[in-house]
Amino acid sequence: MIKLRSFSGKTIAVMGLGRSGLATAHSLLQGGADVRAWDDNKARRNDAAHDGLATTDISNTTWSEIDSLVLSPGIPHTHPTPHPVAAQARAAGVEIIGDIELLAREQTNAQFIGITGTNGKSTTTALIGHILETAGEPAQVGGNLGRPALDLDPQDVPGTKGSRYVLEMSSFQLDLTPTLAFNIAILLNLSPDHIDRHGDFAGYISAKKRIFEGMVSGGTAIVGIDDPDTLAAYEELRAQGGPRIIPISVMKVASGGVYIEDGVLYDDMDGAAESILSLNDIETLPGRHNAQNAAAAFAAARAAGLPLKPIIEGLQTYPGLPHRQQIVATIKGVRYVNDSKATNPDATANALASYDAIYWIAGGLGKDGSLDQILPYLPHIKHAFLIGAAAGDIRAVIADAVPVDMSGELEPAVLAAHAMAQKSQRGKPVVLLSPACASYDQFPNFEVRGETFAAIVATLNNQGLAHEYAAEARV
Ligand code: UMA
Repeated sequence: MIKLRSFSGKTIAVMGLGRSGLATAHSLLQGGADVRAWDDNKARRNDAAHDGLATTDISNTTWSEIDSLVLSPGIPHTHPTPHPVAAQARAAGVEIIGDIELLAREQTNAQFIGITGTNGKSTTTALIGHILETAGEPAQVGGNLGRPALDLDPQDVPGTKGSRYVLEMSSFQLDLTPTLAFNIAILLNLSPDHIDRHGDFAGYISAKKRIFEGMVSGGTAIVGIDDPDTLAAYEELRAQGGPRIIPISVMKVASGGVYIEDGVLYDDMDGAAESILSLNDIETLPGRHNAQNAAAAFAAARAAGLPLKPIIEGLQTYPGLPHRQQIVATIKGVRYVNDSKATNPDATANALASYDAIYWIAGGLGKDGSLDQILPYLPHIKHAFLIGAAAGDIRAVIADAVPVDMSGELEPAVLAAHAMAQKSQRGKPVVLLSPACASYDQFPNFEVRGETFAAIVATLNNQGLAHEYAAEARV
């Protein structure tokens, strides 16, 4: 935990007491600030009280006494409508910031590596952290990835190893981080997401591009050039001058950058393309989207000055992340893959592109937007097992091309997929949970959905055949 000593004597309102808000309130209190903390949810306020944190309704506060409002990233302050507390703060001229802004204002001597994009940012963040650790330069890794920024360890105290924060940055967090200057900033890709919170796609893109604003001198911007909107961001940065700009691509040669051809990573950052390693055999980084993550992580590690050997070793030994194409079991040659984090069609398209014989479990709470991205990969799907509120919508899109079971719930879907995949003799069958939807209609969050999948698969693993027959009986 980071004690926010530079806020000593200030009065800070903290709205939202989830993971990031609780860490923020405690960091401020330990640093000597006067904290006014609130959450609209009574259960969260009770949790906070158990955690020793007093709460007070901020909407009744005297705003002239408040220096800053720290808002949780999940609470709207512009679209669709500002939360009343955010509206009050804005009317009173009080700045609205997030937890990561506080970290940057406190840890002024640390280096910051920021990663954003619509998909792949968690993997790229974790991969950079793993490469740094492999090179003997461990860093603090967190942000949107899960561990709140202020829960990380301080980096500027004597005896602490390393001096870097590697932060996954969501568009919500970038919106609340007005002065954080990154040493290395990565924008991977852009496709429509969180439109409700940004008004439109242009608003979302503009939040994402904030990662490059005010970069430290000598900093490095790493930009994907494979979709039109990141390519435009790349051209814009080049026109502006400023940081070193490294393009990354998995579709073409990226002159002066890092690119992938036939699964091989090439480094052209110094203008002489050199083949570095093949990604084809790295099981924890399957598919073209992970090649983009690897290219970005490689570029960041090189920009951070790491030698080649530990970078390659780090890529080869990356352990993977839970809920992102995570192989939870292999039973008689069939892989069971938990990709519960794929909450939009774009992320699911990446997973579908990675395997050839898929028994696909999908559905949940659908997001606005089409399922067009998955259409090219329908030939990879042997059978679909649909669950949750969006099952009917998905069936309408795929039923002409793919056999479909309307499974309804996750457990019958896993059992039926298991039975079919085990009977299949063709290709390398994969039972894939990659929902293309949010989880909230049936689960508290994507993590619980993924853990439930893994738990069901674990019973198959232990009891094997008994389940197989039970599942067959239901198909
Ligand atoms: N709340 C209110 N009033 C409201 C709305 C919410 O009081 O009108 C309260 C809720 O009752 C709750 C708190 O605000 O107690 C929730 O805050 P939050 O949603 O910001 O959640 P945190 O637990 O603080 O988690 C946040 C990120 N959540 C979001 O951005 C929605 C986490 O990202 C992040 O891991 C965590 O901080 C640590 O940095 C999650 C996420 O879903 C994984 N991110 C989105 C994504 O990846 O697509 C952006």
